[in-house]
Amino acid sequence: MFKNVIVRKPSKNMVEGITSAPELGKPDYKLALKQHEDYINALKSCGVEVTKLEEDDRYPDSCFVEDVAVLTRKCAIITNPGALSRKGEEKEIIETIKKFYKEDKIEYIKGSATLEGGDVMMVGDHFYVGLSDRTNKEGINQFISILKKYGLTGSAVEMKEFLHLKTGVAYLENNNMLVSGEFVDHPDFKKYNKIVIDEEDQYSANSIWVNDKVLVPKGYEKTKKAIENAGYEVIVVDTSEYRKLDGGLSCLSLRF
Ligand code: CIR
Repeated sequence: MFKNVIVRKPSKNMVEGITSAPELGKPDYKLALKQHEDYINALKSCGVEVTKLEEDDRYPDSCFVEDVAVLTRKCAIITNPGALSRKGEEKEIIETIKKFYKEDKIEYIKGSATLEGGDVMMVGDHFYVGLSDRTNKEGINQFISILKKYGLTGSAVEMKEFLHLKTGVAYLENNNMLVSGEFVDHPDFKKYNKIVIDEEDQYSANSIWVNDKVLVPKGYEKTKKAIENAGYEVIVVDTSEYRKLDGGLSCLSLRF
C-alpha cells in the first residue's frame, strides 16, 4: 500500500516541454492546472497523503516528478535524467525526499550513468528497468547495485518503441499487468496475467494502481472496462494536456 505521494505543480513553461508529438499542439496551461488538481484529488481518494511542490520555471518538464527519483520500501534513489533539458531537475527533489528517508538511505545515480524513473517498474521487491533513450546500461548497473545493498533485485528490459518502460506497461499488483505494443509478447513479462491494450489505446497503458484502485486516463473505455473486469475500482482522470508532452498518469507523481 502507498502512504505518500509527491507531485509538482506544472510550470507555465510546460508549454516548452519535450514532445514527440508536436502535432497534438501545445498544452493549455490553465487546463493543465485544473487537470493537475483533479489528479491530486483522485489520488487523495485512494487514501494517500499528497505533498505538492512549488512549480519550477527553470525546468519545463518538472511536473513529471516520477523521472527524478525511485522510492522503494527500503531506500530512495535520486536519478540522473538522460534528457539534456531535464538535467539538474533531480537536485530539486532531494530536500523533499529527506523528509521521508534518512540520509543514509538516499542513494544517487552518478557520473555518465543515466536513469529516469519512468523506466522503472516495481513488482514487489523486484524492479524492471527499461533500457531506453533516457536510461543507459551504466544507469541500470548502478541502480541494480544499489538495490542489492538493500536486499532488492532488478533486471534490464530491452525495448525500442516507447519513450519509457512505463509508457507501455503497468503493474496493477496481484500478478496483473497492462501491456501494449512491444511488451505484449515480451519474454520478461511472460508470467503475468496480461491485460492487453490495443494499439489505438496505447496511451492508456500508462494507468496507475494506487491502493487497489486504478487511475485510468479519460477516453479509453475499453481499457477501463478491462481493468474493472479484473476486479478493480477505476477512477478516470483527464490528462489531455500532459499527453501533448508524452506524459501520463504515472509520470506526474512519486508513489511510496
Ligand atoms: C519528457 O520527455 O521527459 C517529458 N516531456 C515527459 C516525461 C514523461 N515521464 C514519464 O513517462 N515518466
